Amino acid sequence: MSTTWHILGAGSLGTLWATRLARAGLPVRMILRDKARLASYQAGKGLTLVEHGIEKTYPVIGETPDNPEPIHRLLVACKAYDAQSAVAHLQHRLSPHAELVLLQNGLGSQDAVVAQLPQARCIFASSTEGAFRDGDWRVVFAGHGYTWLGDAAHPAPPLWLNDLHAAGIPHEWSTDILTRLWRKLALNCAINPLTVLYQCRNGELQTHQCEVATLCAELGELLECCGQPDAALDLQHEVERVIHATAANYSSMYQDVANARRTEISYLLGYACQAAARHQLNLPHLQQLQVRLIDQLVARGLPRD
Ligand code: NAD
Ligand code: KPL
Repeated sequence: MSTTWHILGAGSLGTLWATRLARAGLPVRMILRDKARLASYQAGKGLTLVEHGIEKTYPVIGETPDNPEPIHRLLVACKAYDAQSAVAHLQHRLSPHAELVLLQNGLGSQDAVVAQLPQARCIFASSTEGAFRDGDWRVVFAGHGYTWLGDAAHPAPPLWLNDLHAAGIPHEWSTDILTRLWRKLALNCAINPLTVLYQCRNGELQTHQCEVATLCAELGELLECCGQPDAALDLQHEVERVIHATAANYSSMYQDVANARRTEISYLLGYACQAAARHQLNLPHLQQLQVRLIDQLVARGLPRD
């Protein structure tokens, strides 16, 4: 019998994973915030995945954090700013050798969870898949991509990667997951804040090439200083490639701001600026970018962190 996948966070990625695992016949349970959310969920037929315009509903079992069953495998699919407190509510249910998969973007939240659970195996993930909710308990699979998983402390891959294979979740085990997360963080720092400040799609940043290049130079310096030289390789070229390849898209941070949602700034630009300060590295354009972005968030009544 396969180990149950407990999924924490019935948002875009959590639902995307839950429905694909359920589609493959694997045992999945969705952990909802409280009794009210569970009642709302149980009033429907389950979780719906919309892919290529075709929708299918899967009757995934829901539960609240106070369900007594132990958790052996937990997929943490909350936003970075919610991960630590959401996991804390489940701490008493985690078995001694529990494994967690942390899907959060950016850096900082993963270390907070690791520090909170020294016994558990925490696997970090970095995903280029794209999904959004078009209603409660529904997800639209908007962008096919890849998920890299890795464990900097234990390089051996877990056996349950077979489950991902069976579920059709494109993935790869990575022995340099931190490099991947740093690289993605740098890309997000070079692109996302500017799309908020200029209120534009990614492609329009082609008209701000100098500013992007200056940020890439500073981010490269930071990556080198943080012991991540591979993440710095050809960064500007990669950022320009992504801007071109995603020209018609709005960045995730742009979408958060446009929908008046809290951003993950503290785990992206905030984390980068803090790391620079720790290394006494002067990165004036990156620091100025953080100030400008926070001003913009505050002006819109959004949290500054
Ligand atoms: P989301 O906001 O759609 O979903 C998060 C869910 O977690 C929400 O439903 C929220 O209610 C729930 N949650 C928060 N605290 C909880 C708690 N204590 N108990 C139970 N549920 C709780 O977010 P998302 O878009 O799925 O993103 C999750 C992470 O994945 C983010 O770090 C994001 O940057 C990253 N990511 C998302 C995408 C994407 O396409 N959506 C792609 C790549 C990476
Ligand atoms: O990951 C992204 C995002 O929007 O968060 C891209 C498309 C790479 C832009 O930084």
